[in-house]
Amino acid sequence: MTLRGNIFISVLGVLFCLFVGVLSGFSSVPEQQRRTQSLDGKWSLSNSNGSLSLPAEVPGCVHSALQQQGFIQDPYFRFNDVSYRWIALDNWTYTTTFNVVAQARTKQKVLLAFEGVDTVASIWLNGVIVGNTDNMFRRYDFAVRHLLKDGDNVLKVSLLSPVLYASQRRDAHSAYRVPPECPPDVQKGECHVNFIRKEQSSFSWDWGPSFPTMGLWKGVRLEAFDVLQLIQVSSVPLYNFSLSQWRVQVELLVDAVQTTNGQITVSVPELGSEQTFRTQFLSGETKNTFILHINTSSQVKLWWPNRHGDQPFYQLTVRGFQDGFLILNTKSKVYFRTVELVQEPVVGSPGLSFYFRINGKPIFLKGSNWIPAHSFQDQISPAVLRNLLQSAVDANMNTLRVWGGGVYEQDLFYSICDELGIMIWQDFMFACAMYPTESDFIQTVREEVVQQVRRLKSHPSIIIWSGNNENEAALATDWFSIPASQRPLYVKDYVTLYVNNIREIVQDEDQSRPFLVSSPTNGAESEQEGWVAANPYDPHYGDTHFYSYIHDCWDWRAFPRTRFASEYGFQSWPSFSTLQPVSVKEDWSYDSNFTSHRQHHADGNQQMLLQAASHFNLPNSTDPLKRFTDTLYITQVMQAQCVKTQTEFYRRSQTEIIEGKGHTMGALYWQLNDIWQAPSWSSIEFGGKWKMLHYFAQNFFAAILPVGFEDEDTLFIYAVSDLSHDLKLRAVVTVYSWTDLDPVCSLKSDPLLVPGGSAVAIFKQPVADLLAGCGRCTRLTCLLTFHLEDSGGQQGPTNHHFLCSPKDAQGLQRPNITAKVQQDKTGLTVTLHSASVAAFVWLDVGDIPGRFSSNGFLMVSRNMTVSFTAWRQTSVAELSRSLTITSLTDVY
Ligand code: BMA
Repeated sequence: MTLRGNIFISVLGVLFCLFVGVLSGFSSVPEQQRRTQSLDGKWSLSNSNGSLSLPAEVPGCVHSALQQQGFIQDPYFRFNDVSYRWIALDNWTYTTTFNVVAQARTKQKVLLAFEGVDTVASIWLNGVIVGNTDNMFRRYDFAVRHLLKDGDNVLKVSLLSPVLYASQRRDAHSAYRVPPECPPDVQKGECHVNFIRKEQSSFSWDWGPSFPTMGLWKGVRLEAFDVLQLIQVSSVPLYNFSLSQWRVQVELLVDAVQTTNGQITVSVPELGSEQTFRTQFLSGETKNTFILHINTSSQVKLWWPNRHGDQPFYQLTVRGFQDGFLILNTKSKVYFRTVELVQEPVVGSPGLSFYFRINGKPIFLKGSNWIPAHSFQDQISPAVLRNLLQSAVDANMNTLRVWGGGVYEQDLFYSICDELGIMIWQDFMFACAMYPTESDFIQTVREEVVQQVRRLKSHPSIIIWSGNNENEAALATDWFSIPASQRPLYVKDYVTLYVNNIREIVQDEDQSRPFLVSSPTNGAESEQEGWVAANPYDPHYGDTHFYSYIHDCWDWRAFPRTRFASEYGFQSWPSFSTLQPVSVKEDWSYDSNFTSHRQHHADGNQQMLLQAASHFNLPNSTDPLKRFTDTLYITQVMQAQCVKTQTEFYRRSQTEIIEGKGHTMGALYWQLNDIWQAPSWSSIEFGGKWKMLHYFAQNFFAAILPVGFEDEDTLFIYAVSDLSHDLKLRAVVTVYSWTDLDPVCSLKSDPLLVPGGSAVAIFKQPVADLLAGCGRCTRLTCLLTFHLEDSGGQQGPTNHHFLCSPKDAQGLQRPNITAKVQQDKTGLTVTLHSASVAAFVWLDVGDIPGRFSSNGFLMVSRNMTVSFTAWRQTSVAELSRSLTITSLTDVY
């Protein structure tokens, strides 16, 4: 977080920071000694030949301005991503005119500060160039005192087309190519994004459009001061395990006009800890570090991940004095927690473990991967961010990986994660490519890394830094057909960028959390192999990414028994209500131009149907619209069931080693959210609507989970527990016939000890024996539900296991479900009545924002009530009108 710019500034979201400029002779310094003037608001914007000229909001971007002023339609509408390609091929200039109060101009130093420029720009003040930018992930400031004048001052930011710039940089790099050069045609994107320090997915991705943005995406300010100003404060608690002692490393980033002596007092009053330091702020921008020892380490309340404990914080105060006069005074939050990435030998297995210990406790990481929530960052509201993160927590996640092809997220994102207990695996922004290493590229990356680590390191939610997404794998498994003779050159560039520069800076700036060079990686083993392992997907080491669209996803044997699954997933389509606003009637069929246009993953639409067809009948309605919406539904059913199977496999592999593999300690599926309305791997649609997968995640990430699967025709049930205490659990299996809502029979296993943080097999029986014992059942006529219980009753959700593909099930009928919407004092509810067993029962209320307590479920009871949490005002009438109910047999 950058504190520059306000007198009262929010630090980590809630508390405030007060900076007071230095002035001798007064015991406290009047506010007017430091002047901050925001230059945010309405600027004017024009293209290179002046044919377009319009007002533009700062922070903002060219696309948003053009849309807001009615020059273009919604860029997400139909094929507009391609129609509006011209925008990023042009150069654009932002201009503003402002006056500066006389007192500001008399200050010793006046800085023009840009929190974020997207991306390649020259900056002109009153006709004089003050500097250039080339990196959207950096803050820039320029000394401008000598250029300011009375009356109107004119500030111009001239932005170069990022597409043309990237291509020029590629041409200038003639010695060897830096692949992939261009994205696959199906992505309809732009080339050479790896040559520009900008959101890599803005040139298109396999789930996103090409909108190479340009603009001032963060704030612009003038800062005027006489002696010094505080730019940033960070605090990182460090724990000495052998002494059982906490200390807090506090860093002040200060810009001093001249060398200044002073005293700094750092305290955490609630822990009775305070220390005063003599210090010297050297002239220019410097970092001063202070270590506060915490006296009462045993009393420190710790920050815990979601569902493992609370997220308490303390107030940290820093005050600065010069000759007895207060020169700075800040308050911020400090959270205490430790994180260790454990890579050590595993009994009975070659390789090394790979898991996280938080506050000394091994924790299974459950969650997903985060991508940018919008192509135009200025259109992401705080409410949208909070809703997405709350949805992650509501699905029992404890971790998100901020993926390296997007952006370092805004401060609020991390503050919400701190508050909700979401652990963040933070990539640096490099993805799926080789990168150049010329000195100016390295220099701008170095500055980016320093700034981002300093901005973010106070957040307890961030538990690991990771150098890039999939670039070790790309090199190791030769994605880009690099001739063997040239490979050393690329390995050298890889090590230069991620190891010798990024890793070195991160380790220097932050000793409180681990650093990994890539994901996937073999971690310590990759290091042994010169940082690029022969096979970075080796399940015996580190993390893996695994995708297979050809294998039957119901067969767990297809999945690697990895130490840590940081990416895996399947695509689905969003619901009709999400697609409708960006499409027209002729688009609403699975083979329309629109449907193939929005699909950026080669063969993706076919892969979804093929995967679905292995277990479900595909929709065959003669009504084209119904056939389309049924197809959207069936892709969601397929995705939910596939990711469920894979996640359950990872969770049940937590404790075992089988054939030398196992001890899986993380499952982060690809991907949480969407950037636009299109098919993707996400579990939440653009706009926030939960797909069926997200409802399934609530269950498959539950703290206590029964997992059922077959091995060689024997049914196993595992009890998986994320709790800290032991339980004595038994499995209860209920057999139903597809034709009947009354159970055929029920079985109970003996109670077994399930230690906290483990997965234990508690039920095992050949399917043939189970069915024979149950009487009138075959694999085709019956299905199973099961749950766990102890003396206190059911623990965790009820799960199910199909004994055949639903398409082969005998007796599955149309359930003719009826629904009644009601409102009581707890809120809105929907009570369903079904005439028969119904699978994947899906309630949809169109574009009414909100979520059900449960959805996509198996209905083996006549009546069932779910609640609806609305995200805006709604009514029984509106909900009843909008509600549709679909189950598996309704689509054929
Ligand atoms: C991985 C990710 C993304 C991609 C996803 C789905 O490669 O890191 O690059 O979107 O798979 O293909």
